[in-house]
Amino acid sequence: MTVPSPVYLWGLLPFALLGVGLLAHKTLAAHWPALGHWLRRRSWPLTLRLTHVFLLVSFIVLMLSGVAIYLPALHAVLLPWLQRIYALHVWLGSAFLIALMTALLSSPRLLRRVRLVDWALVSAGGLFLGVSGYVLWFDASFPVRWNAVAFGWHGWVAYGLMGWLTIHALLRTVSFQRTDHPLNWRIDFTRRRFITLGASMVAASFGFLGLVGGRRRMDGAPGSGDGIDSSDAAAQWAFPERYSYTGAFPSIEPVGYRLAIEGLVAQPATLRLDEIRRLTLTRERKTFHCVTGWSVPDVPWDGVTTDNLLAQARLLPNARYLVFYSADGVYVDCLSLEQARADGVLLAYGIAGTPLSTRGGFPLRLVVPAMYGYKSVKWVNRIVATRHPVAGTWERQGYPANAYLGSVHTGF
Ligand SMILES: Nc1nc2c(c(=O)[nH]1)N[C@H]1C(S)=C(S)[C@@H](COP(=O)(O)O)O[C@H]1N2
Ligand SMILES: [Mo]
Repeated sequence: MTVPSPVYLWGLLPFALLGVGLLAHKTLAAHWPALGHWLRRRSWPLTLRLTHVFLLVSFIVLMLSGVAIYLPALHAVLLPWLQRIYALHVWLGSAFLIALMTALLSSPRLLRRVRLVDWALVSAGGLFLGVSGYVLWFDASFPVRWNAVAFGWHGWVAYGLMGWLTIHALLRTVSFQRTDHPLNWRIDFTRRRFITLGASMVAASFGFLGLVGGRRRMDGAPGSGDGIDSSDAAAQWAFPERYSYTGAFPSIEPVGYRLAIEGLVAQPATLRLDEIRRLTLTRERKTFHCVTGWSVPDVPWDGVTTDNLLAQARLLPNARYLVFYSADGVYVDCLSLEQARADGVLLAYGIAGTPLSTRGGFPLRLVVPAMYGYKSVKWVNRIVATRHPVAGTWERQGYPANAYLGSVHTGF
């Protein structure tokens, strides 16, 4: 049992702000008449007005925090705050769902004042965002393929809803009121209809994730086991993001490439790419997870194990860590010997029989399946055996060095 750390309290921040907003709403509306016009629906009862304001404000905060979590550029800057932002996003997302449910389940008489299109889009989108959000948050409890689909669609549906919000606000600003227009049709449902509809939408969201996730599997699985050599095979393992900390993707000539193995070794070595490729080939099908939330299921890596590689230089007994340097000249990360020898760790030069792409780390990248992607240094050109650990690029910004899956999201 771990006690949740106070970082979760950050999730309460928006509620505090909302409270302040409620207390000050008269003053705010007096200062900004347009805001007052938007928020004040004279015919609406108080509960519905409160829910409406809460959904609106929390959605905007959810968009902002979501972008901060997702966009690598922002992610890097906000790293010291990221866990608080995660906490805020998840708590507020949950509150958003609860508010949505309350609205869904409240008296049909009350809801008759809401535009059908607003209600339908916001409920369907909101419920899907909730379902996909929980699939992302409890990533260990759902199939990885669901996670991969949820990651993409969580974003797209949020952008879609944002788009609708803009249209909705514009319509409201111009007071578009023609009651016979479909955009202005009102809801006329019984409570039972609401509950059935809501439940079907949740079921449909899960069904969608399962279905699309299952299709990915069929697209992604090459015919039969090993005989994989088609040149587009690698393209099927679509990585949603290709990162480079430096912003550049070094394009390395295979002929000139050298891998240096040095430090606490009996016999420092410099290996050419063809020499590395002649070492015993290890193939591992492993799922790749980035800490920002995306995963790529079952990537069929081709490469050499660290032990195989290190045998070329003969490690000294006092070596305890391996430091991996990238040819981009900046990126670096470090593993203990034990971690580097763990199951599935490879210096990979290909996927499914095809060389890595330039953006994917050609000609050689580290793969550490048990840890988040930031340990998997791309364009590796130097491995140094040391006595003491060296802080990796992301570790210097606050991420854990022992980046075991789950440690960042849940290891607060
Ligand atoms: N040299 C280098 N290696 C790197 C990175 C980088 O920016 N530079 N990003 C890391 C991160 S955070 C991830 S998630 C993976 C991403 O691998 P991909 O770009 O092939 O999707 O590479 C890792 N290795
Ligand atoms: Mo990452």
